Amino acid sequence: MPNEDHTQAPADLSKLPDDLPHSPGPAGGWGSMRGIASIFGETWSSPASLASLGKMNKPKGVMCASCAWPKPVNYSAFEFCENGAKATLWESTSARCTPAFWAKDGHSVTELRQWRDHDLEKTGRLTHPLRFDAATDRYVETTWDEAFAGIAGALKPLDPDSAVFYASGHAGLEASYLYALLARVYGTNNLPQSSNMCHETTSVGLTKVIGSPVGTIVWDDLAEADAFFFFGQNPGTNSPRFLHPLKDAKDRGAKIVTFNPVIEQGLVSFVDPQSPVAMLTGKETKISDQYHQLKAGGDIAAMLGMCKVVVEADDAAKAAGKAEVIDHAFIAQHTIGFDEFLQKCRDVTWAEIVQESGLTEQALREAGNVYIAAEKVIGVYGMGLTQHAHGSVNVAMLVNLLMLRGNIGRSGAGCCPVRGHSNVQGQRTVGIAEKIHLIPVDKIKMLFDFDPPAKDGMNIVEAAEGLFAGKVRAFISLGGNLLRAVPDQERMEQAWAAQDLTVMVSTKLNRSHLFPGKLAYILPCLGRFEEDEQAGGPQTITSEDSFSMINASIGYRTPVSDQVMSELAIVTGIAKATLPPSAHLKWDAWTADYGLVRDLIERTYPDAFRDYNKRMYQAGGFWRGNAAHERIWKTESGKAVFTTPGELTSIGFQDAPGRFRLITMRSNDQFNTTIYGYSDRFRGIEGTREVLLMNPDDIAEAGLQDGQKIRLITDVDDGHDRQLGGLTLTAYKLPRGTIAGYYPECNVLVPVAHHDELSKTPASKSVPVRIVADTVATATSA
Ligand SMILES: Nc1nc2c(c(=O)[nH]1)N[C@H]1C(S)=C(S)[C@@H](COP(=O)(O)OP(=O)(O)OC[C@H]3O[C@@H](n4cnc5c(=O)[nH]c(N)nc54)[C@H](O)[C@@H]3O)O[C@H]1N2
Ligand SMILES: Nc1nc2c(c(=O)[nH]1)N[C@H]1C(S)=C(S)[C@@H](COP(=O)(O)OP(=O)(O)OC[C@H]3O[C@@H](n4cnc5c(=O)[nH]c(N)nc54)[C@H](O)[C@@H]3O)O[C@H]1N2
Ligand SMILES: [Mo]
Repeated sequence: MPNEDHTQAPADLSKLPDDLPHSPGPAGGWGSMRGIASIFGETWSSPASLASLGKMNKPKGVMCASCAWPKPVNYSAFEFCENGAKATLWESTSARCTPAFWAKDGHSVTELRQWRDHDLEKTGRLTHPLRFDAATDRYVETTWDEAFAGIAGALKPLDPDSAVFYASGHAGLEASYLYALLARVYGTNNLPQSSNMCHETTSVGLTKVIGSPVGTIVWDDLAEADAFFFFGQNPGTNSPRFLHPLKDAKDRGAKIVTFNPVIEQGLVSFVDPQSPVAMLTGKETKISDQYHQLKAGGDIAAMLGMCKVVVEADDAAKAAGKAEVIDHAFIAQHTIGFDEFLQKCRDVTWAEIVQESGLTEQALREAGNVYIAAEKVIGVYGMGLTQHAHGSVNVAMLVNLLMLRGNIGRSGAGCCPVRGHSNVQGQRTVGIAEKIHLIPVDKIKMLFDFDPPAKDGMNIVEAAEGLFAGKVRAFISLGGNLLRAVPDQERMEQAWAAQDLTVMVSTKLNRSHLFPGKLAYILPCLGRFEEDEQAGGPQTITSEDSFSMINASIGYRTPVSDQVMSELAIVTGIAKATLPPSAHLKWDAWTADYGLVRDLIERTYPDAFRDYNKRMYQAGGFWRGNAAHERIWKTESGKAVFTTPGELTSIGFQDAPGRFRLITMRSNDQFNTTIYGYSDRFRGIEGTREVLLMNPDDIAEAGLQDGQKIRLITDVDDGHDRQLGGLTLTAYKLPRGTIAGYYPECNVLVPVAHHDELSKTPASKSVPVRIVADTVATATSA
């Protein structure tokens, strides 16, 4: 039974991968080369697109359009990874989705709803602005002037707070700054972003405890840390360039300890695909020294267990007259809440810790001892901490652990949330934020002579609720595929199509286009690699990475068609058509010269963006600074905060017989809702994404069989039926009670109300579900 105590000894990495039901090779290596080759073959990218790879992530080059992992100052010849290469080739495909796709080939919106995400995007790059024609159920070619006028016509009569301006973290800082300005002059702070489903837990949770919405480390810290602790972040798939500094760390004797319910190959071993010797000899670097397969949602208990070990060691050292283990001087000078937390560490029993984490006391003692032995520690985390009902407690617990030994705000130590989209963090920095307290209102007022709306706007969860209630009437999306990325997908699709206006600024066709509002546009934009030629000449854009470094990016390829526009030009086109003219809103001049927009950003945020136009070409980017890195805590109390956890699990629901914790996960062959293919090489799952991974003993106990078709049913009693059938049950090395399936397919199962209590980030890493045999699927497939 899933809620029974099935503790997990650390995985024996010497036996991996043979110990896995599915046996992948090491991360990197020839497999990653083959992964790249398969995309190259399939999307018919031109040889020129291969040349693009050599320009990636270098000064005066193009910043990868995939993840937000930083770019090193001392870059190598090929500063890209398997997934950056995939993203690049996917963008620079020679396939085109032109108006003929609708007019000649005759595809209808209704028909396309049956298509898979992979097949929709595989139609190629969007080339022309399109408007939905309800009479024929198709998108038809339109002109930019008509589109801007149509959008303005629909927006003007609306109450501004019934329009939502969503951004996914693709667009550069310049376009993003103007997008936020457009929304505010129009009259709303409804500026939700993809990070609302992602690292919002960091933005809100980390700010609460250390006064910084972002991680505290910089590149050089990676080379100094003695130990890395990984909680729910999967670098092999999601930030593969991270594997290089990790390999260097291992080579110099640093320790890596991982907490993850799933054995992720990138955290087990790595062959550097950029090292000819390693490639020829197949020489692997072992990454994790310890791998702890805790229960989904077991991190609070696991970290508290480690803290308990630290406290015990400190008590023992004191009794023996030895040097202290806890950094009491740091704690006294810099923190509040320590006494209560200390008491919790003493009071909590090992039985509770073991029960809630699913790990043995011995395992946690071993992890704690590595932590104590290390002078400098970096705590790395991702969606495995943020996407939980008590995700912000997870983040606060990691900060507790780090602060016990002063591992924050000094070199080689700190917390390292690994961000998603290439500019997701930067968009927040320059004003895409629904909360008004995050905005320098006076500066904006002074620069543009208007009163920004005072009321907080909606985040994604609130926007979804607004859609269900019929209050949201218009949705503009600067990038992304919100309908596929968001929880409660089926409910969302119905509510979405009832709107007066939907506008998608996109590079490729996706599911969000297939539920058009009464008036609906698809506006095709330039990709990151394309030349952005404006009246003032070729333009540069900038983005901010996970370490708060700002980098310039210059596209150089010929655009996919002469009909696509830059994201910035689309934003100013909508703004000019919709907003009353003002001498302070120089949309045309800003479009002609993005440098002027950077000047505005610098004037709005003078400390962070000093000498912006000059410094943006610096190798590795320029750092916009971080007070917490200097041990300045911009919290309410002016101190960093120890948080005493209430519940020891982050799942936010009760265990019950037959109720499982569903993790929705990413494969190595996708970037969010963009599905490159069906090879999850690192997990040994090939040819399909319609699987459910489950512990063999759980399968037996549930009376099911490996390989049979099953159906998942969300186990929440709120009047909504959420089911997903047709999944092949697959025996896998997972902790008891924790099961896993792929995102976005499993999104139909996530209730929109199931989210982190503080930040409202959907709790996609622990969804309560039941499993039944899928008689429907079995009948049809028989
Ligand atoms: N190739 C590729 N790269 C990407 C993306 C992509 O889809 N594909 N997406 C980008 C985006 S937007 C983001 S936000 C990042 C996401 O990158 P990550 O933060 O790595 O996100 P996930 O892969 O969703 O989950 C991370 C890990 O959390 C583990 N996990 C699940 N539940 C728990 C738990 O309760 N506790 C612990 N400790 N671990 C848990 C999972 O097994 C998984 O290994 O990657 C970015 N980069
Ligand atoms: N169940 C579950 N749900 C999740 C998650 C999870 O782990 N589990 N993860 C969440 C996370 S971390 C995130 S960030 C969200 C992602 O949510 P989104 O950011 O909304 O989705 P993406 O899949 O990144 O968007 C892909 C689309 O972006 C467009 N695009 C690509 N490049 C560009 C560009 O350069 N410019 C523009 N304008 N458009 C472009 C293409 O049309 C493509 O179809 O999903 C969240 N949802
Ligand atoms: Mo994300």
